[in-house]
Amino acid sequence: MSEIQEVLGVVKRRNPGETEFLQAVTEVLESLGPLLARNKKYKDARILDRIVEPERQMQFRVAWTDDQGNIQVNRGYRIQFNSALGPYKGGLRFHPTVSASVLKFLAFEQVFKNSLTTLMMGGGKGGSDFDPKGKSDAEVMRFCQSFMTELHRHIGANTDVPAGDIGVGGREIGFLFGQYKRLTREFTGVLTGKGLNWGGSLIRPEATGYGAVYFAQEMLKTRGQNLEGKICTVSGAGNVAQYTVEKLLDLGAKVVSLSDSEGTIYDKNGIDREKLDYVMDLKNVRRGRIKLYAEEYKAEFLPGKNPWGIKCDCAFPSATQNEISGKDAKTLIDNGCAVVAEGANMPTDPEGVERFLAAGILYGPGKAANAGGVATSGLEMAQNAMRLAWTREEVDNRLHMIMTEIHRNCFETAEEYNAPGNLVVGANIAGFIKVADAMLDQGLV
Ligand code: NDP
Ligand code: 2IT
Repeated sequence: MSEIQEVLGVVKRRNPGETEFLQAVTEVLESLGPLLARNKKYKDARILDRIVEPERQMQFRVAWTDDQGNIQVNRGYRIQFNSALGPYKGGLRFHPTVSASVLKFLAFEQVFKNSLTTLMMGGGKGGSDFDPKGKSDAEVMRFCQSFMTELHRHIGANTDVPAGDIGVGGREIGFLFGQYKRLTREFTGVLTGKGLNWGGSLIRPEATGYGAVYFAQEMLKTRGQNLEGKICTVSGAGNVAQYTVEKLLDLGAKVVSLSDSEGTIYDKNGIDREKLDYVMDLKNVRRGRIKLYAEEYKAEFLPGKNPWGIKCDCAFPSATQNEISGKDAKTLIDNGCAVVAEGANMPTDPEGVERFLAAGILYGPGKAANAGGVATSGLEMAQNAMRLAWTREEVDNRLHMIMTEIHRNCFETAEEYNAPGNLVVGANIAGFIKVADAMLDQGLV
């Protein structure tokens, strides 16, 4: 049996039933073959066995009271996966589907993503099965305070720096930061995605979406094309989806869809700036459902459907994991879709990835295409450390440069390892080399 299959066997045995985690590990390890064949040093130091095991994993009870005075109990987690390149860094997800498996897949992906950003960040992820949907601000605050009362022991500006993810945006980061400060009596850059007047970075809210579009631009450039006039589908309607649409509009593309867990809106006329402002207000202020868009603008609503049946040139999955199945991938390809840039983490299932690669379309995997969010978190940490704030242009230029560099690195690494155009292989090998070499340098820890 090959070394890779042996390690995958151990991962399966040690993490029973953790399908998402196993999926993410399988995808990364199975693309490392050509690298391992050329480098015995990784096998000698058993880097594969070590890199698939989180350095530390916390699970804790989060008890809080709702507005009716009832006691509620949720489960909180923080996975500190790998610190070879810097303090653990990665978001917090609040969603009823959160489990150890989901957070371990996200933390594992984060290790390689953060490595690609060119900045010094290790990988981690955390969250809770708490569902912010339908909760009052006061309930969200009490939950966040209870969650942070345990989490604060495990994090710190030079130890582990959480941020947002699904269900965690500016409101939640504010409540979490307030409680951290109260417990530790320290005002530090322990979280990113902070408010602009108390240590946040300009462009951090925009960064993941903008970054995914910059990455798509870089992929298109290799074929002498750009985004102007391209028909684009976007899934999700949250942070990543909104700023993906904003940047696509800036670059002259036509966006025809958004979605949430209830269904998809299909706007044949295209989502313009005014309609996007409506979505931002609907989702970020009123916290309503995307189907209201269809009523407001006489667009189609496809209940229970994702956007992948809509004909498009480019697709930007920006909702959640495994939202593009093998069948969806086939539909996209058959309809002429030539670009997929993943704003979400692992949105395409393994059969879907295989189909995109076999069809030779421009496919940007999440750990490369959505790295702009965490990269800009790294820029927020840099500004906090200097006690300075850069301008919007400065941060956006750096984000743009980082996305261009990530694409170049993935593209060239794929060529070097005999998989030209395969950015899955490029991202996994390039991300792995930096982490693995740092682990070699730092000894058996
Ligand atoms: P938000 O909470 O702002 O938005 C999430 C959106 O996705 C909502 O429209 C939500 O719909 C939809 N969604 C979530 N879960 C499901 C589900 N199980 N089925 C269908 N729709 C779903 O999160 P973000 O925009 O921040 O995150 C979106 C994706 O991007 C995630 O995969 C995240 O890991 C990834 N990402 C985020 C980064 C960031 O900086 N925020 C950075 C890099 C990646 P509904 O409201 O109905 O639940
Ligand atoms: O998946 C991700 O990269 C994020 N949710 C952002 C993490 C961060 O630390 O900014």
